Amino acid sequence: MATRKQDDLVLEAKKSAVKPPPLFKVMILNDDYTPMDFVVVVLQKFFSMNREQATRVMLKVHREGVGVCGVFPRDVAATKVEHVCAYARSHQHPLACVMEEN
Ligand code: TYC
Repeated sequence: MATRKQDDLVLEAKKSAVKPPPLFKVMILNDDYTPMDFVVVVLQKFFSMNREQATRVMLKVHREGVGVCGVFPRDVAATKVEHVCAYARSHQHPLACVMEEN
């Protein structure tokens, strides 16, 4: 905000009334049927990971049950979830992909 005090322009910091938009984690879940190679391809195709990053995330999910693929604004996260689920279904794999507020 700008105010004038005795001809000097004073710039004052003003707290913003608007909150930054929420971010959402996109996660994949482990299952017993989706092939490991397919999960690696999904992570490379939809989350721009290289083969090494994708393999690390896939193995973490395989061992721990869930893993984060990325963090995005709501609409981007929702689109990723839809695309991953549609791609998995089109290959008859049960891979689950979900989003959760960060
Ligand atoms: N557990 C699967 C297997 O042994 C591999 C897998 C990893 C599946 C990650 C899903 O999100 C997943 N073939």
